[in-house]
Amino acid sequence: MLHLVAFLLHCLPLAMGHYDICKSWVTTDDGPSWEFYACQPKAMRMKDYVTVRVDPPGITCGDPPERFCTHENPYLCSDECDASTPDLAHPPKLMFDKEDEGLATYWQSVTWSRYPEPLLANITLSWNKSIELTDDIVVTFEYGRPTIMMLEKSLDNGRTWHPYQYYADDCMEAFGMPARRVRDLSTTSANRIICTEEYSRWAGSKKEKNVRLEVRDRFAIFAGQDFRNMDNLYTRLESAKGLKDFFTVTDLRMRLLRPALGGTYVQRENLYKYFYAVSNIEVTGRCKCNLHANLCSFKEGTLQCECEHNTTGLDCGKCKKNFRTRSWRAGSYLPLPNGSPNACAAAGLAFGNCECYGHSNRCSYIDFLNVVTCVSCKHNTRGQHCQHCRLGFYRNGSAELDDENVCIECNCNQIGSLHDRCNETGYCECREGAAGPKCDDCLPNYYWRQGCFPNVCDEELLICQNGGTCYQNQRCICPAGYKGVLCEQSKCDSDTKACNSASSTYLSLTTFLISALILQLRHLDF
Ligand SMILES: *[C@@H]1O[C@H](CO)[C@@H](O)[C@H](O)[C@H]1NC(C)=O
Ligand SMILES: *[C@@H]1O[C@H](CO)[C@@H](O)[C@H](O)[C@H]1NC(C)=O
Ligand SMILES: *[C@@H]1O[C@H](CO)[C@@H](O)[C@H](O)[C@H]1NC(C)=O
Ligand SMILES: *[C@@H]1O[C@H](CO)[C@@H](O)[C@H](O)[C@H]1NC(C)=O
Ligand SMILES: *[C@@H]1O[C@H](CO)[C@@H](O)[C@H](O)[C@H]1NC(C)=O
Ligand SMILES: [Ca+2]
Repeated sequence: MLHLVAFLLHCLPLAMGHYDICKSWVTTDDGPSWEFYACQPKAMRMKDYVTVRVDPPGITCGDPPERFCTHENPYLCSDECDASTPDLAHPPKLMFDKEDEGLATYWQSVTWSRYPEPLLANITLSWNKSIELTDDIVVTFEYGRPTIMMLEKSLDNGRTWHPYQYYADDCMEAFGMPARRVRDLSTTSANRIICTEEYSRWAGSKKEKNVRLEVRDRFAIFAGQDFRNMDNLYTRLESAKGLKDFFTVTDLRMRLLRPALGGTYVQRENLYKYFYAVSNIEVTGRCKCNLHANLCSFKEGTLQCECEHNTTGLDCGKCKKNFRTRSWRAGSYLPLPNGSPNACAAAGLAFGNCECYGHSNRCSYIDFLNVVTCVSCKHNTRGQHCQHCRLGFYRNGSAELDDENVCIECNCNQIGSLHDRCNETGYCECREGAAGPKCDDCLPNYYWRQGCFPNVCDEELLICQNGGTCYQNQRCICPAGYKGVLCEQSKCDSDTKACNSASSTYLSLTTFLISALILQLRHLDF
């Protein structure tokens, strides 16, 4: 083993410097040991690993069979597309196959028979893995390139989409954007989204079949036309905000918006010559492994980085278990030529024996206690090893101790609860009458009004008397003449002294008048 490694070392030109080795066995004054470097996988033909989807349904020609013409020979419409006949079918997979020399195989759309309704098609490519483009995307169109199209990309497996490049024979008319060329971009605008007119003009359908997203030209802004200054490119990719992400995708989408016209106008009498036909989509790139892997393999239908430096995850985006003394970091292209591995470290390697579960980058030695403790624990953790949750947070039972989501806020209702703390399942301690995990509810027979209060009245036990109605369990609304919490008292009960003087005067006066009236009436009757 050892001499094999030594042999490899001997043969690997160290000057290669393009980050293709992750580690090597070196001899130092302290004896032989591993030395680690930033590393990345080789670029590959990404079309071999892609899944494709073409929209809308029914946009692929041949179902039902259809005749079409070419711009060269618009009145001889002898070509046929028929999905049920292999020789005449044009399914999406033909955009990614290996072609025999000279024989183009291609996906083809239906013709523009519904003109003037636009002929729209989306071709969506998905990798289910972040990849970094290393060369131009080249889309080859048979029978002419679209006069309007755009390229979109996603960085999150198709959840959100962003424009990548616009293509039109007239950028202003189609997109309201001035036409630009990548060659005219500068170091500060290298990741600008542009509209280009270079790939949409009619040039005869046999010539100039390609539409490009120019990755090389953008790299050349930093590395020079001959790519001699790769160091400068890597330095810039590292330091310029958003530059690396510009070349990173998980998905691409071509939105075909108007086919080749073969002239200035659409000829309504011959719509069978307008359609899209794509024979190849070349995407060259490497798996994004955050400079922690030099191999990327296709397993179970998905590209996966073979992570080194004790990292793990699809993109080597986190530290392996038991290697989380420091927070995870991507490897770095700098310093040149070998970069920094920024490897994950096991407990015990860094600073005494202080594990911080990835919630802190720093440990500090407290002299008089003779302990090493983590400093400024993040993610709402606390403790010597950032192993506890801060007050007002509780431990997420389904998360590992080194998960960023390990501490969840208690979120106790401020009025309903006694304090901000909660128990291990997130339950807060409630004031009297309050209920629910967060104390934002009331127990039965309590009502909520900035806190829980016992019901004054209800429909069961505390029923308002004498026709009173219960208002939101808070009080009885009594009819005239009754009072008391449950309207149980008549306002002028002769047995009580509750009648106040005003109303008793009034009442006696009324009684007097009525008696007088009755007396008078009797008088009249008899
Ligand atoms: C193509 O995709 C875009 C979103 O990227 C969507 O708005 C549009 O409706 C799609 N067009 C077709 C024809 O499916
Ligand atoms: C995407 O990759 C993940 C992780 O390897 C895998 O679990 C998932 O099934 C893949 N999804 C598809 C649609 O292939
Ligand atoms: C990763 O961990 C192993 C022990 O499992 C160790 O031998 C190796 O040196 C570590 N690699 C790095 C880059 O720290
Ligand atoms: C608990 O942790 C798991 C695993 O990380 C996470 O998916 C989940 O969202 C977390 N729960 C909450 C409530 O944050
Ligand atoms: C938290 O409190 C709730 C309500 O009092 C209780 O049901 C639960 O068992 C408690 N959980 C723990 C871990 O003590
Ligand atoms: Ca093909």
